Amino acid sequence: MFYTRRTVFVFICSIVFLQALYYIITLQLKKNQTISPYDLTSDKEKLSVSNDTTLIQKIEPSFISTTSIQTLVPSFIKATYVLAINLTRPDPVVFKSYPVCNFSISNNDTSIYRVTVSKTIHPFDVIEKHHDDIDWGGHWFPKTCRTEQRLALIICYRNREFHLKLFLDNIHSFLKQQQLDYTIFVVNQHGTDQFNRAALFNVGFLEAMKLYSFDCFIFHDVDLIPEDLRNVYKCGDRPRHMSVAVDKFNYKLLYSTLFGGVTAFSLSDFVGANGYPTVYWGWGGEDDDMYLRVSRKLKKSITRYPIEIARYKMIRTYNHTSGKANPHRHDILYSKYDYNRDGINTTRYNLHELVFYKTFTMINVTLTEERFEQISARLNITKRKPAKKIKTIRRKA
Ligand code: BGN
Repeated sequence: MFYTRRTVFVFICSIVFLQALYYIITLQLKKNQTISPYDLTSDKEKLSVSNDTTLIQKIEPSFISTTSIQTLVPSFIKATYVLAINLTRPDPVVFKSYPVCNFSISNNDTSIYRVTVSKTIHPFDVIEKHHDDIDWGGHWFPKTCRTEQRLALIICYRNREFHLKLFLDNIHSFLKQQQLDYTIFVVNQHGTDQFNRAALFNVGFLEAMKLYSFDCFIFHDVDLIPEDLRNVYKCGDRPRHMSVAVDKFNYKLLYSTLFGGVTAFSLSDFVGANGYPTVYWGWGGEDDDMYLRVSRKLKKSITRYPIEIARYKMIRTYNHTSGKANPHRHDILYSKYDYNRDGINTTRYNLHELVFYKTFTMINVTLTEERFEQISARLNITKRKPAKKIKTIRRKA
């Protein structure tokens, strides 16, 4: 009897001991994983030439549940990630000797440019296998020719994993065929505040520029997939509206000043417009505001590729509903406020973590919603008077 009791006691003790050991080990791992990416990547020069991969810490997704980023990183099952990268770039000396990459669009046979959009949602490990030549963080560049631009493709995001998977699987093949040096950034808005598409684009711009001095920025909705390779993801000397013809709208431009969906800006144009506005919480208006910034502040007109080229498929399924329409969007848009008072220079956000997944870099942020009263005081907006009622003379019966 005594012997059995002692065995049970020893057994319980060893379980407690093993549990304590496990706890200490996971705590240690947690410490190692929360290294800020900025510790390792703030030096741009180092980023541009180094091939050193020793700093990369590959973390298996199974560890997610034991780390402090548990509440911040969405559980992308089977997606591999690291918390720090060295952006791999070609050797600058060798690079200069390469011919310029020249994605040719001269062929008259248009059918060869049509892309077959893949509609199968694969798990992340399969998407990663499809694109195993990509560098951490969703960065790729041609290995045998020299690119003139470095593109940051910035996606605003909240809780649309199926869309993201379809987007990534398709867009990587598309951009590689266009022989571009690109990195994909997904700016993920946490919290319960209204979605702010435009502010997320500014965040993507600011964070991307901390990692590398990109010179071309394409701001992209996650549910739009380009269908034609001639729709080249490069920046020109004017901002470009890329998503001209979307299948959902029968491949027709909804209105002549439409500037939503996908837009392309050179660095100087984006800075010149003071970026996107930050004051549109919820659906609508922010893209129209950007259109006005381009014409009023930048003093340029936008450009577009021909309608038969700038074609997109919109992913519409998987239970996505648009956010609530912003009731103040007309008041802000038509107020002619000073664009210097709001934009990249006033973009406030709480940066939680940058996570370098294999096929994209995720920027996890929360934004704090500004009340309309505060916005109107800050931007000196006076509420528009309601349209005058037209007096109707009633005839006597
Ligand atoms: C417009 C929205 C855009 C949106 C397009 C396409 C507004 C502002 C009203 C003055 N604009 O109506 O934001 O991209 O529809 O859906 O709501």
